[in-house]
Amino acid sequence: MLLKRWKGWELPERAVTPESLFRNRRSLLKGLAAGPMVLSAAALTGCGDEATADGDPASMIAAVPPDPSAHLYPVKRNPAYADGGPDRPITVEDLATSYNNFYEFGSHKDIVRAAQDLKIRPWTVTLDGEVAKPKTIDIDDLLEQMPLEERVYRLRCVEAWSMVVPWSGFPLAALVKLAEPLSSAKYVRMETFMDPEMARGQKQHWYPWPYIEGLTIEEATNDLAFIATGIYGKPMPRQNGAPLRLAVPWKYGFKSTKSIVRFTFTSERPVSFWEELQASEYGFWANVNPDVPHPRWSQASERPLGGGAKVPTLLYNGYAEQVAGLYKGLEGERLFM
Ligand SMILES: Nc1nc2c(c(=O)[nH]1)N[C@H]1C(S)=C(S)[C@@H](COP(=O)(O)O)O[C@H]1N2
Ligand SMILES: [Mo]
Repeated sequence: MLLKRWKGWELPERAVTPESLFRNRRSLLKGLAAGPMVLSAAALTGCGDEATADGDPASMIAAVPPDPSAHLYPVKRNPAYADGGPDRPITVEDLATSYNNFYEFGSHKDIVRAAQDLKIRPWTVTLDGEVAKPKTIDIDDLLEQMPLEERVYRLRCVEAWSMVVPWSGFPLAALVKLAEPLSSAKYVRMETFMDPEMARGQKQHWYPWPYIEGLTIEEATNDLAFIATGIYGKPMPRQNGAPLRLAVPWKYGFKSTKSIVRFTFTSERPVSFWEELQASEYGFWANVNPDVPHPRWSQASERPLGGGAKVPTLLYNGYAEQVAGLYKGLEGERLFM
């Protein structure tokens, strides 16, 4: 058994009382109105608890229909993003594809089996809002058009675990170009599918489904912003966000939204899923910074998946050179939370 049972973080039940959570939270109040419920602090530990992922992903997905995009992979690795950096080896594939965060399929890390219910075809991607002309594109047509490449990126979850994975996909900038946003559009809002029958986590009505994330257009067109359609030289597994998910490695993992169906270009800053739920802990910018602790734990170091020693967390997760310039003039914003 490769997978290891992690020790919990300092997230005791007493850290967040249900009472304090209920106070200002619209979505929670909606939930309350619909009937009594018990909400544990674990349901609000940001992006998940520290439950272990049990089982071998291959055996859990054996019966699932093959991915029709399989013939496209592997793709050529971009030498500019060839590795995870010094002392940051690529994470073992079985770990990266079995220790997952995907609340649509459960608020713990062991969602591989449940996520096999995700129906990945037909799948369309809508580009709308402040664009020259709204479009809806079939995922396979999109994959044909986009310049696929492989990039090795670090991913730092806000809960202080991390991984290094080879994503396949294309720059988000290529999709923005295809969308032809108007100059009035300042943000891109990304939306995950909504289907509570398929993804039973979406029946948990105290969460503000569907999962939403957003970036500024400058962030979205920075070369690092990537749409991942595969991982480890294969199509994206359902549990990792098939058929397409975001990879923005300088931000905490919750920004890297999965299984996207819509990109909306807008002049208004989108309110993301976690921000809606708990803005004091999960802001819009969410850039990685070891010197800005989460209100309930330190962000100074991280635990690479696979065990071993903790490693120091880096400003912008080590990508400052590419992205720090995006935040000039925004020093008054909560850039790191
Ligand atoms: N739609 C959706 N996207 C999501 C999440 C989620 O619950 N739903 N979890 C996020 C969090 S908190 C993290 S850390 C990463 C985890 O990606 P992985 O399972 O591929 O490691 O996905 C992000 N994208
Ligand atoms: Mo996360």
